[in-house]
Amino acid sequence: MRQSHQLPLVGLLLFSLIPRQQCEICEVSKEYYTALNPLISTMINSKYTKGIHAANVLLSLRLGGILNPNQEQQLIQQVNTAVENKKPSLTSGQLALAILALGACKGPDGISINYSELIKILGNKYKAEIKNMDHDGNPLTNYYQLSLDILALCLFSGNYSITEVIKILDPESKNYYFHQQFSVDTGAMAVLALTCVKRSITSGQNKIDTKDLETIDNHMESLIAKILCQKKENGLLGNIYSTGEAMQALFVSSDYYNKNQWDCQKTRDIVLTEISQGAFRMPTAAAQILPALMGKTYLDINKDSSCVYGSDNFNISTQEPISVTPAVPHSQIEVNYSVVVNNQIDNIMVSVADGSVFLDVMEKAQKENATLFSFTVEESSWGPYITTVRGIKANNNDRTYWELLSNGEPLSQGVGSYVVHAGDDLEVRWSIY
Ligand code: CBY
Repeated sequence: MRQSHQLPLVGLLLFSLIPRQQCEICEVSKEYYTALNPLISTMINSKYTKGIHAANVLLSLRLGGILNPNQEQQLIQQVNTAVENKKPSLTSGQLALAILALGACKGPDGISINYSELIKILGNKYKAEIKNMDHDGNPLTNYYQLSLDILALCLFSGNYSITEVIKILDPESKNYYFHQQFSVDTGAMAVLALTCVKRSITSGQNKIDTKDLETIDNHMESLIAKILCQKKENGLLGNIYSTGEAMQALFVSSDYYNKNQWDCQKTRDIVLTEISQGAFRMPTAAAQILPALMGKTYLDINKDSSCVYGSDNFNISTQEPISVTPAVPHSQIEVNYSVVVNNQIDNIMVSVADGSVFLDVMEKAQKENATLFSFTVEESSWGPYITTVRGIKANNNDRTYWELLSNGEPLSQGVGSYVVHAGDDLEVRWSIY
């Protein structure tokens, strides 16, 4: 054969060797890894008061192969101790996330983790979630956590019924919605869980009839359509905090949408812009966006494959960022704060330092009038979460919670992160989601 004839053939061969999926993944290329440094510094320097909240960070850093064995060991210890001490009180999703993080890859020997025992406990917590649905169809926690449970049970050979998974993760379930709005975070996690279940069937680990496989396909197609429906003009999927997990879901399900339905590069680029503007200062936010940017998904978790260490592409400062204390005291700003329960509105004008967050406003209001504005918070992996206001408690069984709004719009950040502006009309409203 003459060389000119061989060339197209070689080209074709090379093309066919490129795995199909790679075309759909648009990770940040290594030359641009410096753009990811803020995320990594945030995660490495994070100090969680509760060890379990470090699970997301550990998972993300291990998937990215970013830590050195020493740093890894410290985080493992933190998560492991939290699991050991807190097993009964952890929610199902917290335990699932801890298992995914501890088993993300095979680390150097040292801490031995008894997966089978943890998986058994997770199986029981998952059952309790489903049992709770008997009454009004509400799980103990939510579908995001149920999907994490299924993912962990699937990846770590736990017990679960495929028929039941199919029934629960039906895209028409109300549990994918908050205030009639499809939750992209939740849908994305469900897609990852269903993909794992589907792969376990097609690889022959699990036997089911083709009808079930078909239903899984239909569920995935519908969930992917709902996620893509939440694609914004600027490329975000849902909002900035759901985009990372939605990207993971789209990476693993390229068979369910057309290439022209999603511009992966556009999504990646808006995320990179947001990183540079400081949108991911919360360690959990950083942890949830990083894997997708490095072309990884939670389906890459594999307790039997060796961990990767200390990528040379990162030059991370483990020094805490020096906070600049202004020489002049902060100027004060005025905001309006109200507590709304049904038709009753109680409001107060409060004055706080410029740069204060929503929580500072609530504290100031409480100080000025404890009868009307008392509240309690719980620490979550996303920072403080409001549990009661004036003694009225949020309750998953009746889908109630304290909703945060500013100028009538629900916030996409919690009380510990949302920085208030002069003249804001801030509100905590007793709501049903
Ligand atoms: N994680 C979970 O169980 C949480 C799952 C999640 C879907 C989560 C968002 C997504 C994620 N990526 O982690 C979720 N939120 C849920 C399920 C809920 C409900 C919690 C109750 C339940 N059924 O378990 C509920 C009540 C509807 C809810 N979130 C409320 C709120 C508001 C909290 C107000 C308060 N009382 O303090 C708030 C602030 C919305 C509002 N305007 O009131 C809120 N959530 C926000 C903003 C968020 C985002 C946080 C972003 C940020 N930077 O802080 C979120 C990422 C998240 C955490 N919620 Co919810 C969604 C988003 O904007 N993309 C598993 C566990 C193991 O960690």
